[in-house]
Amino acid sequence: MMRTLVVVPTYNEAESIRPIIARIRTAVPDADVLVVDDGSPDGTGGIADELAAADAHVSVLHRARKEGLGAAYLQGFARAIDHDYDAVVEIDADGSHDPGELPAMLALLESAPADLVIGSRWVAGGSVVNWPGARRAISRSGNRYARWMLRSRIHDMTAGFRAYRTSALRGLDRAVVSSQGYCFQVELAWRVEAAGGTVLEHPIAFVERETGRSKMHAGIVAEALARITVWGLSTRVGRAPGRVSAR
Ligand SMILES: Nc1nc2c(ncn2[C@@H]2O[C@H](COP(=O)(O)OP(=O)(O)OP(=O)(O)O)[C@@H](O)[C@H]2O)c(=O)[nH]1
Ligand SMILES: [Mg+2]
Repeated sequence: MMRTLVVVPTYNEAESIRPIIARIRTAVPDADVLVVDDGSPDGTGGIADELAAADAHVSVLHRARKEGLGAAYLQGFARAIDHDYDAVVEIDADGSHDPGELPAMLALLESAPADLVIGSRWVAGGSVVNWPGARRAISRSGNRYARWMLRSRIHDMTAGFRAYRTSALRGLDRAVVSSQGYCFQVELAWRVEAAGGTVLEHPIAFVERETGRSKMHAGIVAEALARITVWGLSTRVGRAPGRVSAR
């Protein structure tokens, strides 16, 4: 099996952190888990420390303040690169992503072989559970727009459940990745694909969080649409931002 680091970013996930870590450890017992907590005021970081003290496969990276999902993931990726992991997983802490899909996603990454396997809601077999119609429509049409604008073949570019080959992430540092907000996911998928990497989608059922508060709001959607438009247009006039090599 590929040496795998599962990165779990957390901000105020005190209720979810124990169950999600337990489910990840059961699903992929050989993988290491890194919680990246941005100083959650609800004490998530302290709970993660307890879990790490009891399990050599779990560790925690404490960041001083909330800097967004992208910054947290980039620090997790840097750890994976420094420690020579073959694969890095992105997964939400809130239970929306089922760790039970990870063995299939990692097997696909290794044997296809692929540079990125996306746990996808918008391919045959994929689904969303407990989402209101409006949110479903926003995700669907936003993804259709991104696919068209970026001339991508990916159906779920905003998905946050993924497995990367670590080699595809080299060079993707703060200087290269411009997104602060949630379009971080779109940017990363696009960059791996644009660099010639193989991107595959594995159907998943996304389950809306049951506890904790959603951080989703209109500003996030507006930011993503604006950025996707700028990227798409700059590619059309031949001024795409620096490409990264996939291997
Ligand atoms: N370290 C860190 N983690 C974050 C930050 N913002 C969000 N997260 C985590 O990123 C994951 C995804 O965030 P969510 O709030 O679930 O976002 P979402 O799934 O788009 O929306 P909802 O589930 O509806 O809130 C969760 O594990 C969050 O705890 C942040 O600024 N720093
Ligand atoms: Mg969520």
